Order: sequence, then C-alpha cells, then structure tokens
Amino acid sequence: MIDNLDRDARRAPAVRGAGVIDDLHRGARQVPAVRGAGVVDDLDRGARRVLAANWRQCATVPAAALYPHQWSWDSAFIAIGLRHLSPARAQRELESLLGAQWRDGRVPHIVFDPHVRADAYFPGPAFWRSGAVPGAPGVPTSGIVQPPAHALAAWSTYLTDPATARARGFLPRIYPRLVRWHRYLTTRRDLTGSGLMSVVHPWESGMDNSPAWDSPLSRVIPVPATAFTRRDLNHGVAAERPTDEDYGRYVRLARDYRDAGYADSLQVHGFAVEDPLCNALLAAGEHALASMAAELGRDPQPHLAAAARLTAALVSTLYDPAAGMFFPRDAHTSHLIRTYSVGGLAPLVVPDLPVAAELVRTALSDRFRLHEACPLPSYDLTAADHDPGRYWRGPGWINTSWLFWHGLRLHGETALADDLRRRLLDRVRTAGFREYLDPLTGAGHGASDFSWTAALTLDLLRAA
Ligand code: 2M8
Repeated sequence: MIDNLDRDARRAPAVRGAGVIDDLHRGARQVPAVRGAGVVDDLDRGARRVLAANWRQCATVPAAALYPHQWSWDSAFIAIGLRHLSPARAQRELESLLGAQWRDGRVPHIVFDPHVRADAYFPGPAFWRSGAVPGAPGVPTSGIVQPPAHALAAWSTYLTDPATARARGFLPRIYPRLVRWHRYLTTRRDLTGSGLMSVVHPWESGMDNSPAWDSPLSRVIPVPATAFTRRDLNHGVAAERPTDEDYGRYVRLARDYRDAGYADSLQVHGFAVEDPLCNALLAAGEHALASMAAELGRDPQPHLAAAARLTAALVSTLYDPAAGMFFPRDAHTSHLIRTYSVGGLAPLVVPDLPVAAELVRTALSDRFRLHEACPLPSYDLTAADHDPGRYWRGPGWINTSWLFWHGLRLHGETALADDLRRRLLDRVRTAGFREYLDPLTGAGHGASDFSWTAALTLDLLRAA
C-alpha cells in the first residue's frame, strides 16, 4: 500500500512538487530577514532549517536522535506547517503515513524507517512484529494509534494550494484512506457503545505520561525494568521522562495487545479510556471530511451526521458542567477521571461546540492561566503534582496550544487567539524549537530542533 502511494507521489506531475527539498534548503539559506505579518524573519528561517534537516525521503522525523522514525500525529502537525513551504511535500508527508495504513483501517503511531539502526528506538519493529499481522503493510509499523489530527491537516493542506493538490490527485487518494481510518476508530474502538473511541495505551493519547492516566494505569502490572532496554534515556533527561515503572506498564500493555493479534475488545485492553482530545479531533475531522467529500462531488451529509453524533456524545459523556471541563472516562469503570489536563480543553476545535465559552473560561482560570502561561500547560498549574519540566505532567507543548489557538479563532475569540499566537512565537524565539517548555518561565525542555514546533511556528507566523 505504501508503495502505491509513494509511487503515485513520485509520478505525480512536477508542478511545485519537484525539488521540494531543494526549495526548502534554498529557502532556509536565502529568505530575506524581514519581520511581521505574512513575512519572514529569523524564526521562519530557523523553522525551515529544522524541517529540512528532519526530512527523510518521504516524511519528517519528530527529532533526529530521540524520535528517528515517522510519528502519526506529528506528521499531521508537520503538514500544517509544511504546506506553507511546499504544498506537495506536505501532501507527501500525509500520503506516506496513510500509505502505512493497515487493512482494518488503523493508522499506526509509528512508521519505522528500515534504514535506521534497530536499537535506535524502543520499542522498535522487532517488538511490534507488524510483519506477522495479516493486513499490516509491507513497511514495519507499530500496532497502536495516535490522535486523529489527519483529516484536519489534509483539508488545510488542500486549501493552501488546490491546484497542486488536484494535479497530484491528492484528495481522491487520501480521502478514502481517511474515511477508513475514522471508521476504524468509531467502530472497532468504540469499546463501550457510547459512540466515543477509546485509546488503549497512554502512547495513543499523545500525552503519554499525563497524570490523567495514573489511575487507570495503576491496575496494570509493570513488566520488570530488566526485561527491556529503554533508548529514550540515551537522549532525554531521566527526570523529565516517564519512570521505569511506568515504562514497564507501557511495555506490558503493548505486549498484551500484540500477543492478542491487535484485536480490539475491553477484555484484551488492560487500559481503555475515552479521551476528549482524540474524540474532539475525530469530530473536527468529520467536518473536514465533509468538506473533502463536497469537493470531490460526493455527499458530505454522512460526515456531518457523524460529526454531530460525536459532538453530542462528547458533551453528554465527557463534559462536566460544574467544572466547565471535559474529562477522560475510564472505559473499565465508566467513571470520569477528574484531572485537568490540556486534552480536556481540546474540544474547542470542534465547530458548533455548545460549551465553547465555558471552556475558554476554564482556560483563563488559575488552572491554565491562558493570559500568562505559555504554551498552555499540559496539566493543572494548581495541582500538587504539577511538574513544569516532566513530560506531559505540566510543561506546555506547541501542538496542543496550536489546537487551542485554532479553536479560539473558530469560536470568534479573536483577541485571545491573537494574544496567544504572539506569546507562542515569543516563547519559541527565546527558547528555540524545543519539544516542550515550562509554561511560566518559558525554559525549553526535551529534544531540540523538534519538527512540529518548527512547523506550527511557520503556520503561526503566517496567520496574522
Ligand atoms: C512522545 O511519545 C513517544 C511515544 O509515542 C515517546 O515518548 O517515545 C509524545 O510526546 C507523542 O505525543 C509524540 O507524538 C512522540 C513523537 O514526538 O513523542
């Protein structure tokens, strides 16, 4: 499957696609240093440099050393930035990911680069054994998924340059794959019958180490740390990464899923959570699919109906009016997990969300301090266990802040959106293209030259 899409991408008319890498490199060296609305400054030049350095043949790695393969939701955010530099390359980013789709519709959270050393990342292809699964693609992948930001990214990418997209046949090729991806999530991953998808591993949430997962994870017996070799600690600071015990739980969950042939049912999954971020992206994605369908001369109505169903389920199941917040729900116990994480603000990306004003109020409260904290903290600033430097337990990421910024604009909160945009750009200008930042001091943490930070910076620069 991946071969078809890649072959198509290579054969597609040259338009602005040919030599896109060269364009980017040239851009990184030659762009004029002017600043302001829609123009280019040092930040722009730096972002181009990061994206050029992290490009690998048909996709962008999140960070060269720590994450040396293609990651699913990273590619969505990367495409949102790349579209401004090279629409054709942004399309290829998404096409290469969707090219690794499994026959059941799932889009894997990692597509492994066979040229990268086997011990560069754990768990690698030998752990996931996708090659042994009927319906998995020829290229090695993981067997879990990540938040479905792809339809949103594909539609934005299309809109940036419809002529190039049409010449390359982008929509006719990507749309059916996105439809199958959403179908997998809304059917196989609706584990409770609530109409919402569940994530079955903290890695699937994108917010791996969030305190929101502590309670459901506490039921999972960790694999002993001696049974596997972590590679993340070769590149990341241990105090900022998940503990060995939590890593042992991650390994246990992934191994059990793999050993069950990646079958989806509550019995198989020791961890299953209906997550507001994923379900919000799914609903927003159905709106994007409706636009794509209309553009392709098909009926958008089924997507609009799916979006309305998802939005209603999101609000009726995961929203707590007293708190003005969305919370994840433990699929095993049916209880809401009442922790305030940035994922609970993510439903602002859903058009027609009936509780948008309430969510904005929560973002402005002491828990997230939207007016001042930047990027938006991944976890409640008032919580006793808030940790501004540890992975998803406090620091801010550019992608979740970008989603909230997008939601602010969608719901007419222009002044708040502009202010957030300006402060995000200032933060990156000071800290560089770091993976995550202390939301109050702006100190950078995690990997440097992080791709989605660079890509979304490009998008924010052009949004004025
Ligand atoms: C982080 O997750 C990976 C596992 O998927 C890891 O910690 O090794 C998360 O921040 C995730 O959201 C992100 O997609 C990935 C690559 O940037 O890194």
